Amino acid sequence: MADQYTDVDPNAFKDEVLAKYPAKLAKKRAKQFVVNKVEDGDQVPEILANTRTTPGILTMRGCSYAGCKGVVLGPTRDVLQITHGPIGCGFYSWLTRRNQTRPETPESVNFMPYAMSTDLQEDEIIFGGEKKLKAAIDEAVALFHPKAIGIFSTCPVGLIGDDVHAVAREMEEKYPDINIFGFSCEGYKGVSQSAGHHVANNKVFTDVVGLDDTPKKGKFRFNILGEYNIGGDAFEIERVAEKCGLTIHSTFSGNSTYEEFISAHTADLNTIMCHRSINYLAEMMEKKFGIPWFKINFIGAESSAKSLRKIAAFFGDKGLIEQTEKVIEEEMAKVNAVREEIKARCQGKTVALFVGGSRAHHYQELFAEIGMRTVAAGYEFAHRDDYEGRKVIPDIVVDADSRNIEELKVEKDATRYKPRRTDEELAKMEADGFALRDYEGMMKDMDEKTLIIDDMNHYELEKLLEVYKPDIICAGIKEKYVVQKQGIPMKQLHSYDYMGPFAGFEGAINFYKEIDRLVHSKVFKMTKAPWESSPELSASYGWNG
Ligand code: CFM
Repeated sequence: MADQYTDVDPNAFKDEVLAKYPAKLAKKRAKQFVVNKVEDGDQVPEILANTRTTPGILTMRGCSYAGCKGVVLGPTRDVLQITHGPIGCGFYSWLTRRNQTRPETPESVNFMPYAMSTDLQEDEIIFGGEKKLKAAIDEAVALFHPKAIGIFSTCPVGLIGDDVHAVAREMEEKYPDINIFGFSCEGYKGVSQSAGHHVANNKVFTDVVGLDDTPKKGKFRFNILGEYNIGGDAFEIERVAEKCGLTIHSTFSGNSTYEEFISAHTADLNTIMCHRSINYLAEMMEKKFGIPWFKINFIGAESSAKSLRKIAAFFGDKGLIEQTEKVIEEEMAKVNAVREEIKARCQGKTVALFVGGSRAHHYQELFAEIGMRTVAAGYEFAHRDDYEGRKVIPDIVVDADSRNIEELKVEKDATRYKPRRTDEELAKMEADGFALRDYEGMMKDMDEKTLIIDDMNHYELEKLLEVYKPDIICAGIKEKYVVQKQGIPMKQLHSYDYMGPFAGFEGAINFYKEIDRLVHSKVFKMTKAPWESSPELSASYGWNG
């Protein structure tokens, strides 16, 4: 059935795309290419996710090292981070994501402007790189006197068998005042950067969180997990939280410091922005320290308001709740003034989003606020729970790749386990509709007959552009120019191109304006791809056609 935004029959489109593949691949992709249907409020079709990309396919994915060093730890300014590996790994994970930070004073420690690496050469690949790593740590200590050093493993480190953990232990004995820890996040671990998130969560949990029991000042203290300050998002969230009277104890890891990490277990609540990258840490902190967690989302003005209300309701303080309402009213007035005008122009336009493991969901809300509809969305590396909701976790099949990443056994801390709410209180909150420890996933929020595509590749993206002709595509740098050459505007949702923030209320205003500008720009339609004037450059995808 055609709907008001597109005449494309999603099932026919799916068949057309899969028809190009060899039979075995088509069978697999058919499970990762789903036409949405929501039944009984939250029952959605099953999707195949977090499995290996078929060799030869141009995937949008990144590697485990990227997920660990680039994503989870990268935005922390005062943990000195050494990439143990060839120089390219360190260089390409250095600031391309546009994670920002704001040291307290100009003199405060900030390692972000540096890309530190052991710069492995052929010699070390043959004879081992541990000596060079130790020398790098000596040099780093002499130059920077950091409180903490993280060592990040790249593919060759695993292949040649360097033991970064043994080096970390040895160097910690040499420098007892410095916390030195290594990550086994070799790029090939797991099937995507998602594996690196898990490796990072585990190490941060065992070697960092809980080292200092001093709480920050502030009455309503909570942590934000999975917010990485891309384009200044964290600054906007901090502004709004402060206005409400909330204290963000630590953010993992946008605009963060090591001191905030080590005392994060003293906060009373963990909120999760990006479920995919950091849900492990929230679960482990709840088990060990008794800190409850729930999902929030500061992408979208409405979602921001909802998240603030939920946090205020958790603390349950009358003054806080009133102040939060006041802030929301003030901020929404500014947002609505811009939104109405832009919505009138953008209403009915379509978008397709293909981003990592959470933004393809979060940004649909921002688009909806200006009347734009998501016709297709997908993740590069999310798991079934990010699509279908956490209720499917018990049914997720563990395979050789996912077994590769250690699941830590976590016990209650003997002295510091302190439930912030009693079991009865938590049960009552849940009975009152207050979702704890939950994430309902992306598909439930998407319309009937929209497309959900896991680990999309460039061939499928090109087909989608051709058939759906969305008004704008949101993805990453690997997709950007392919899309623009087809005359379609493209917004990078990883790095935000050159902009931001897009979170919170001011972020929403920035985003509306940017999308309005992009979807109404004529320039993209004026570009001619090289093959349009030189047909000999054109090519088609191989296999059976
Ligand atoms: Fe989480 Fe992220 Fe994302 Fe992610 Fe990423 Fe990112 Fe992303 Mo790029 S942590 S899953 S590994 S929200 S770097 S800030 S934009 S793919 S959708």
